[in-house]
Amino acid sequence: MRFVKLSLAILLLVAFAAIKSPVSAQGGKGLTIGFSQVGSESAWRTAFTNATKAEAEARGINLLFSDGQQKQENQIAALRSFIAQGVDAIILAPVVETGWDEVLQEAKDNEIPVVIVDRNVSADPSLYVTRVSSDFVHEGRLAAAWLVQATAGKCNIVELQGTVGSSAALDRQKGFNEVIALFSEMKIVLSQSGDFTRTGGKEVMESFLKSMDPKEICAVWAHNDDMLIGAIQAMKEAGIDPGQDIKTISVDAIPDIFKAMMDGDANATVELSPNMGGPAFDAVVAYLAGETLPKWIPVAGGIYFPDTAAEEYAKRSK
Ligand code: GZL
Repeated sequence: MRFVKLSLAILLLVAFAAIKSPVSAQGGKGLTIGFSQVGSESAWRTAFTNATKAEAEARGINLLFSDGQQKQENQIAALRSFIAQGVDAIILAPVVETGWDEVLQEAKDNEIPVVIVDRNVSADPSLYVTRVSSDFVHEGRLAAAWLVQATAGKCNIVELQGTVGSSAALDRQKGFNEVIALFSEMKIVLSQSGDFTRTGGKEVMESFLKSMDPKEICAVWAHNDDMLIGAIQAMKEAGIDPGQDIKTISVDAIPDIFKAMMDGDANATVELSPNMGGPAFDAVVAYLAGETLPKWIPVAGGIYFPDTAAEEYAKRSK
């Protein structure tokens, strides 16, 4: 009889273990999530990747990571691989806005929820659960508002655009242009894409400095800090004092921009938080628990100047 009771107890234990949900209600422990990242084009992008990986590790999430190397075809292939592996969810940081409908439909057909992070997609919102991101239009408006007051509303601006077709570039440009349109002597005199990279920013700024008298340029507006850091190099090589002869405004608030401010080479940066992994994982867990989510989960950021650069550099370089 004792043997029967022991077998029954073991049977019950095995049965309980089998039916117990593999996902903890909190942070997603036990989930397998595919993360398709744009690439590693900027310091902010790398910080975003590292923060997301660390967050997954802390939560016990099995994160399948794919670096798209800034090519949409690589990201689409990664999503198809995640679908074939039967992941619990997909996090997509899209390089450009268009061209996602087909693969997002495939994920939906396979009942795999997709959370968009950072840049936007033009696909039907029914094809993804939600989007976690900052407000790029606001970032552009904030950058322009600072430049207007820093130049008393009179400035010839050269613009280093981000990746062509990306919502970050399109919307930052939209917000910036909305504000300067209110000031007749705030003009964008040259504009070209540096693809969000330091090399791109340097090369485009070099061409700007050759195509017009640098003394006619009042400021450089860069859609991210990495392009501005490249532009600072180009200005120095041309004998120009960046941050003094030509004012600078950019976005991301990466450690190196605070170093540039400490060196007197940069004037202002609009912050973009790299910590979007946590809110994205929370959205996945909530969705899998049956919750209805808003289509946009905002991530906020401030604007920073040289007066706090040393402490921000110390804080963000850890
Ligand atoms: C914006 C993000 C941009 C960063 C760049 O949210 O997509 O992409 O500003 C990065 O640094 O390349």
